Amino acid sequence: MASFLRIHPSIRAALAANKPIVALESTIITHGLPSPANLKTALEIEQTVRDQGAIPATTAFIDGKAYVGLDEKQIERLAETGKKATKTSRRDVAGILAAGKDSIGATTVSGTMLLAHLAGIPIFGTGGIGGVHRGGENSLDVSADLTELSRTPVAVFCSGCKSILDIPRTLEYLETMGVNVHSFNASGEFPAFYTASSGSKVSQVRDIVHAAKIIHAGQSFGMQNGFVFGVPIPEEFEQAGIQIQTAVEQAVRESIEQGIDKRGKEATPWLLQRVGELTKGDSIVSNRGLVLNNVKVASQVANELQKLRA
Ligand code: PSU
Ligand code: MN
Repeated sequence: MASFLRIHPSIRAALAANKPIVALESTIITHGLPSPANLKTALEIEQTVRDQGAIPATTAFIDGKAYVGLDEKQIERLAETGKKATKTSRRDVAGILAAGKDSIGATTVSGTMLLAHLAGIPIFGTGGIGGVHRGGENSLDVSADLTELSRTPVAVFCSGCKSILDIPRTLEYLETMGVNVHSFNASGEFPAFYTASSGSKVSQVRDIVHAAKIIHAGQSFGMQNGFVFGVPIPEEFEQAGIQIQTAVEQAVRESIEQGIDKRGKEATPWLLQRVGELTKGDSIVSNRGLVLNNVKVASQVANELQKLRA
């Protein structure tokens, strides 16, 4: 393990001093956002965590090593590599470690949870999780993020999952896998990424202290599953979200017509890119807004969790 795992000195120091840390994924940099918004947003995400008094730990597989915490040069390399990077979920881990020099693996939610847990980081903030794809009852295209959540005790703060997915089936699947899903929404509904509400009710959390108490209780009791905390997109983006929704529907239709829905791990990045094109970048602006808000909330909860653990 030690020969493969590289924990950044800033993260080592934070772990030793019981400081709050927030894990961050890298697929959002390589596959989730286009250049140059990807690099700019990745650095803003890290800065947002620091502004809250927490330490950012972006994860990735670089040159055959698993990194928890990256320096700016490494983040730039991820942003430049873009979609040529290997999108790395749990199943891809051994292969990308074995690939060695000149290989870049960007961690999905699943890959990031795995590395965060290895390093001892219980909090992770991002844009959206994967889920059950539409038509998933036939294709069995269910994101490895969901099974990861059932086996790895890391709390993921996100704006739910995009409506390119089947949100009710995603929630059913998580329930079956023993993963409780929470929402900061006043309505108690799980967010739908670009819009605040999906129509599906989940467990409501009152505030960040409540969220920290839930994570602390689960972990103190030795529960091995993860948590999902839905943070609704800030209100200023709600109106744009309603328009983006039309583009989402069109992108899903096109993906079925073109058979993209049968191309495994390519499906999600293709849909994200197509929605970006169809909305002329509005979806990118919303995506940035929500992810910065999510990591801010994650950092605040990380602070509260450290207090409970002290
Ligand atoms: N949803 C987004 N943006 C993203 C992803 C999902 O709005 O960047 C990425 C995340 O890394 C997530 C992955 O873990 O896509 C899920 O891919 P798949 O559906 O192939 O499991
Ligand atoms: Mn899939």
